[in-house]
Amino acid sequence: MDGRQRRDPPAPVPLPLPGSAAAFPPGGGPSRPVPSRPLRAPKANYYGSLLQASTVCLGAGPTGDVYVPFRDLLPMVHPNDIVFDGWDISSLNLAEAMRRAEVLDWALQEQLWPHMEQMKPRPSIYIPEFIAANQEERADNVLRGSKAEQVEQIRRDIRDFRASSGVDKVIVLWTANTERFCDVVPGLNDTADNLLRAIERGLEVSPSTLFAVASILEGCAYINGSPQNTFVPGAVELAAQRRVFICGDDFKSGQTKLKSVLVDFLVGAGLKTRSIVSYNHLGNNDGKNLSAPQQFRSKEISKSNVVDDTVQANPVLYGPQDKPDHCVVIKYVPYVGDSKRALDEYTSEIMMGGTNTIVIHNTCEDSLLASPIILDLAILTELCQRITFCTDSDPEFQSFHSVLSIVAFLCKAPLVPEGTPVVNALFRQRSCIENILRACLGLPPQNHMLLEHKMQ
Ligand code: NAI
Ligand code: DG6
Repeated sequence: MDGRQRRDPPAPVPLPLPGSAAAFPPGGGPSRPVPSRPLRAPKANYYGSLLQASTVCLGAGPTGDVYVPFRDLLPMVHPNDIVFDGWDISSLNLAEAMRRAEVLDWALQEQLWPHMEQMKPRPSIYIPEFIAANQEERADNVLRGSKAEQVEQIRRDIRDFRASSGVDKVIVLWTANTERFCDVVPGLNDTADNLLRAIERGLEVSPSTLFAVASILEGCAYINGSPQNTFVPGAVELAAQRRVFICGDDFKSGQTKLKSVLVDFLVGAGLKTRSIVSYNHLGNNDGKNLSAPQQFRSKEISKSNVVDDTVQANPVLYGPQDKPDHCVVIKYVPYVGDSKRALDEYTSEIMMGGTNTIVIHNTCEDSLLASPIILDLAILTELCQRITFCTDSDPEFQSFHSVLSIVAFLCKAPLVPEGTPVVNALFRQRSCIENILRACLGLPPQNHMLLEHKMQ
């Protein structure tokens, strides 16, 4: 990221009329119907970004509540100023990758093409057994050599990018395919030394963990946007030793975000939720990779734990071993492409033997929900690198713990420092960020009492 002048988003241009030749890529129309969208020129925006598109109430002024954009609370990097680089096991340049992904309307792709065409991913670490076998056909841009040599290459890439781009800071974020979980094995990956030794010896270490090690050794914060256990204990220890932030896991974008609101609402309202059934079908490459059992299992784990803390917090409704039945299903349906459909059923017990069933059908472009979350994660992590704080019990100023849990709002399975509570409820997670940022301004935490409006 650098401190260059903000660039304005590209000016909107009118979309071609449907059916006109320009609406479709050369060589024929899209392989499936693109979702119908309003026929008007959209303006570039950052909808879905907590920092760019939501507001915070500073308090009550003479004319009522005063709201400011989250991004204006403290000096933060603007997303337009981020310089991107990256790796992919697929060699397509970003324009070709954009066409293959079939997420953006063709008219928008045409505008973006010249900007994306020049960007080519660097060769990456590919260990076939960690992702689905169906990904092999796209793996034509891979590093060779031992694991240790490949980590060295990633470190060189980071240094090269830092030098050639002139950015102030580098943050590395994993948004590659979901990997299978790795076993945590004493002597292999349980300590930082053992993990580094395992890499030297070429033992089992996942690509995402190799990237984490390379980033940490380069002093770069590392964010895991996928569900697998990239942060084996040895990686967590290495980050602590080097005082580098790590955070994750798995972007919380749609169904899980809603679940972390709904279950909080249901259980918080005193309704005993007994079953949660979540179906998903999608047809993008993420869905294709998740159609393999081990990769699905990683996602199933991260999608399933999201209600645990809310349930445990209510012993009036739930006994110690008691929790709702929770079933997560993901199916690959190529035709729907990136337009993911999530169908949820929540069944709760209500008073006098009654039952309350809520059914939700959620359709959206999966990638367009995830993209602003990626930006928020990077920007919030960078901001946290500039914050130090102290408490009454420990008056010496210090940085956040290297396991950066403040970003939990953006993650399905928040990584927290060992022994500290995991919070999944969305609005508690939001309050955490908001109140820490308020504290940086010397403002008290938002407590929503509004006592000033409750007096005679
Ligand atoms: P995708 O399959 O479209 O993109 C993943 C990219 O990673 C592909 O281009 C693939 O070639 C590349 N890749 C695979 N292994 C690699 C490696 N070792 N090094 C470098 N590149 C590698 O998937 P998508 O939809 O972009 O999702 C990415 C990750 O984010 C997945 O783990 C997904 O589960 C997770 N995620 C996505 C969300 C969303 O899109 N709404 C939400 C939550 C999580
Ligand atoms: C199937 O759910 C595919 C997944 O990769 C999701 O699209 C992604 O993890 C988003 O999940 P959620 O639960 O936040 O909508």
